[in-house]
Amino acid sequence: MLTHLAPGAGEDRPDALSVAGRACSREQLLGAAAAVAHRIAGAPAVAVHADASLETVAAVTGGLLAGVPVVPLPPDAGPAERGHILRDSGAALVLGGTGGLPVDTLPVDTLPVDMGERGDWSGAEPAPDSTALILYTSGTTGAPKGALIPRGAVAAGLDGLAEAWQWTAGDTLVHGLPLFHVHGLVLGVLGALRTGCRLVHTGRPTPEAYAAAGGSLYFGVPTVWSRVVREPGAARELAGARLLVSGSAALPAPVFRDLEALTGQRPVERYGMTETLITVSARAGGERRPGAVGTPLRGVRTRLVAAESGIGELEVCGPTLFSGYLGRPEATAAAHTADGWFRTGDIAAIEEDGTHRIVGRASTDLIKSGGYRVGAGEVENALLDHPAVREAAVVGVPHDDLGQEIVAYVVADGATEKQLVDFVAGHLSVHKRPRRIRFLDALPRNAMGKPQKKLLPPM
Ligand code: MCA
Ligand code: AMP
Repeated sequence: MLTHLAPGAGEDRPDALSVAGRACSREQLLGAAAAVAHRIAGAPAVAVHADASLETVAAVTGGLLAGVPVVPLPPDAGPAERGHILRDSGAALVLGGTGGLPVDTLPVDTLPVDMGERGDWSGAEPAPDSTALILYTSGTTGAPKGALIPRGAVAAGLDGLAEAWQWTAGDTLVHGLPLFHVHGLVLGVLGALRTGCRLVHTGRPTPEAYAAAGGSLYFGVPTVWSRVVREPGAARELAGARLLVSGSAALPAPVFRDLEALTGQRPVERYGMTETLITVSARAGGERRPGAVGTPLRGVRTRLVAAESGIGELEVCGPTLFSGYLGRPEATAAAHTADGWFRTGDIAAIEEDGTHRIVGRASTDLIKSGGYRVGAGEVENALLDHPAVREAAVVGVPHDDLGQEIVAYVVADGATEKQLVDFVAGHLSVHKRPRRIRFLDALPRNAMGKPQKKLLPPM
């Protein structure tokens, strides 16, 4: 699957991969990953403490070599989120660090990753339908579900993007996205290992770091691009890049236009989901318009259901789809139609020339904040775990920087806003925290007693 990682697959260099200021060659990565593969071979699944480090890249690569499903753990996941992911996935151990948690609070053993090791791996390539990654992703209610991502889906998705973006071993890919989601890990790491391009991961996705990296291909979520255009000096440094790519949430049209004005190039927008990988994209050699995410990648088919005035829920099928939610056959069935298409929950329009536009989501209980998908129900449950909280309703409100900001309406006895924000940040993970909390005497409810989010007062 990682074709360009094999010895002799292409030019190597001491800084073939650079993550948060540390670099290694492909040969070094392969050596460290092979050592990991030997230790974990045969395990049902392994978790990876997915901080922005070379060790995370080696751990994930080791899992892929050994054919052991890899479960990336957000490095700041608090005990509730971490415990859920480890128990639900059945991961036998955690590779890498512990995120500062005492080892004995983890339900499984840990295994350090050493970039100095030089293992040798000659195991056969596992079957395309075997699981490469188990990615935990939020739904509208309850705890995150583990999406099973087959090896073949990763390979097909990356090859489709390589074709769409004319992405080759000659590129230098730059990004600073988290390594526990599709964008940063699948596209941003495995994409570099499959195409053979150089990777510079900037640690954090700051405008200054992007400007200094000298890449040809840049990935960012819209929040990153909106921060880039607010630093015109940094933005201008990107003028020499070949392609600026935006995804994970809608890129606001003013940011698109500012990027064009400052860099001389129109960003390429692409659309996808954890469950489907990237399915639709503008092309390197094609038209790029604000608000448009392009056309389906090779092998992907799309359709709109219940379309009124050309707008409806987007369904997709093709070789990049996940194989189901781990241990949740009902949720897997509910996410698919009888004829096997995946219901994205996104509302889209398809223009006459096939160009797709994403115009909204069917459910307001899935929030996109800074490109992170956060389920309102998960945050509400975390708030309700606080002893002072009696009722909680969480919504996403429009926000210039984050796209949507997570805010909570709470009925509580005595807790402060800061206490509740810190409670969620500590129990789940930092990006799932409400940024603002409004205290109410009671939530608005209908005659059946169900909370009515539409009737909540403005923040
Ligand atoms: C703030 N901090 C706190 C608290 N408040 N820490 C603990 N408790 C608190 N109450 C700290 C944080 O730890 C962090 O510290 C710092 O404040 C800033 O955190 P935050 O405000 O959350 O960060 P931000 O500046 O708002 O982040 C913006 C971002 C981030 C960098 C754009 O949202 C991001 O990385 N987004 C990418 C999401 C992504 O990759 N999504 C892809 C999903 P410190 O700075 O020290 O760490 S995959 C997908 O969607 C599909 C497949 C697709 O299409 O791609
Ligand atoms: P996630 O599961 O974190 O992978 O989030 C997937 C969701 O991100 C999709 O269902 C969309 O709502 C949203 N998304 C991804 N890319 C785009 C885009 N280019 N424009 C609008 N929304 C997007």
